[in-house]
Amino acid sequence: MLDGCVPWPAELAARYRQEGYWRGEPLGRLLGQWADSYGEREALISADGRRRITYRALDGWCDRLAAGFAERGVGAGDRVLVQLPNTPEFVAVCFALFRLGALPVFALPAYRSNEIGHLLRLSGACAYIVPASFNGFDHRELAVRMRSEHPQLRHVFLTDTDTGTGTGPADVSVSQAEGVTLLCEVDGDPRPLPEPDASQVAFFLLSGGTTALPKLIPRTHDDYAYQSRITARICGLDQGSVYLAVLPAEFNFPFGCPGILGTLHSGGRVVFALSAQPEECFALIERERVTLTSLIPTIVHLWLAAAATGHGRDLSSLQVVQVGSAKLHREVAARIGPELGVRLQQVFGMAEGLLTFTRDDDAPEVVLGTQGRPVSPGDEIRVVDGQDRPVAVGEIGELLTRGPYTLRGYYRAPEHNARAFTADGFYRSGDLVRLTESGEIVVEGRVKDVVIRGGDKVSATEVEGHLGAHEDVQQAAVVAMPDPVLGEKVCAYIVPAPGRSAPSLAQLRRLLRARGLAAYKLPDHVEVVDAFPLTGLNKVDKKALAADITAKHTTTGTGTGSGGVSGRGEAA
Ligand code: OOB
Repeated sequence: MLDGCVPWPAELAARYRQEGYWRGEPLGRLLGQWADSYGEREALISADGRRRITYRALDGWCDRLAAGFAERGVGAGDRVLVQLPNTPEFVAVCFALFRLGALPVFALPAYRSNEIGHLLRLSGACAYIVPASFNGFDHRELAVRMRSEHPQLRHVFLTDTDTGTGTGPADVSVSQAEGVTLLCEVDGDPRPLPEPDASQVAFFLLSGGTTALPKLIPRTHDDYAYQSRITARICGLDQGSVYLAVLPAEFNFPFGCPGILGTLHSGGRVVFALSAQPEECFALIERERVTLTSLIPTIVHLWLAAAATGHGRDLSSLQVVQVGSAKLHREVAARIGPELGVRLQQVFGMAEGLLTFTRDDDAPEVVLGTQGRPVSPGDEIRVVDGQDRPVAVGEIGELLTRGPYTLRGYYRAPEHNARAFTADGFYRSGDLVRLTESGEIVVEGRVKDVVIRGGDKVSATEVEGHLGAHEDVQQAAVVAMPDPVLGEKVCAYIVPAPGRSAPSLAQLRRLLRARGLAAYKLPDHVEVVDAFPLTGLNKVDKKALAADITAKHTTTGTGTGSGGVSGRGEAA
């Protein structure tokens, strides 16, 4: 395996092959097979409906893109940072890179200089593929700046402004600047390329913020092909399936659970949405007769609210809505079926691997009240106490897992890996769960220091580090505070520097924005205190802080009531 990655032990790898999980087929080859099977059927449809790309055309496009990248010196083993909106280009770029054996590193569209700079350093990427601008943000300016700061970044490839389609001229003055190329000009005559080994890394996903900055998760051709195939089978996808990609395509959930890859494997159609707003998505569902989509609970709230007010769209084609990435409360779960006229499928997952789904034929109790069972018979799970001892069924403990599509180590992170995995290779998820008698997982909390804001994972340590850089801040502690729509919001507790008054929420947000943090990480609320409560081991007692802000929000709903810590609250 690629240097800096941790392979599966040979015996387990042999078992995964023998049991048919790993088939030795690289992802680029699979696209060729799909083109042979589904040829002139539509594979990808842009949000505006104007571009409808068949399997055959996608296959040919990827060959030409791969050749064009190769002409520019992008080759096997090179890392390429991909930060594209939900457009056909995203899929074409991925498969072109898979065919070259170059390795996409997926960056979320919300990432800014702080995250992008970190990913460039960690991955050593030689190319960066972005829209000129998207959602009002000038990615082109950031990309050009990154190129001047990171000498290994030789190429910037730009797609079109805002639509990300790559068909238009973008801004020619920048496209002529050294090292910046329009993606639509990457077009070479197809050439034979050596096929990558399917047991090798195909691309990198990002970890959900257990460490200050995201870690890279190597996913192999074999493991990801299996994941998208098995999840497509569980969801019963076929040529009649139409998947609406609402969440950013770089995220594991829409990319391959079964999402985009599982739909293409099945010969269905993938329709891209450029926003999660119900007006746009409902129109797409009606126009394209969408059958399946995957959402986070926050978007479910938006869709339920829109459905309640009468939207005039025909959503009758939509059969299943998968919901995952953050806890779905039972009351909300119970509204999805009746109010959207669909079947709910709960999904618990992680970019690291393990996926659990509720199934079509599960009792309502299971679908509404659990996060389902593992998708593969090869998935091994353990629920353990603080000493790694298994707890009894029904008891809460930390979820550990290993299996045919779960990583064995983060990229270039030996020290972190030593903590994040057990000696026998189980990944410590940081999630607190319990198992039901019939083997479903119920998520009960977490031991990792992460705020799950909507579906976005915010590392408390990362935000604390940046807050601490303010001259008026002596100490900062970030905890989750409950929110009816986002589930959790980011709450920063601040101890001001001696003799100084604490900065306001607006000042802190400005500071973090200036430091290049993605917007979803900025504190939503600040509490100012004279000192932090401490645990018996003299560490900041974050549980007490979280309980304090939760009590304030539950008792007053405004965040200004009194709690266990003497606070000087500032409303967001
Ligand atoms: C998905 O992936 P990540 O890597 O962004 O985040 C993983 C973490 C999990 O460890 C857990 O803490 C949380 O997100 N999570 C859930 C959940 N699904 C994920 N917490 C409660 N209930 C759920 N249903 O979030 C992800 C990847 C693939 C499919 C779905 C979600």
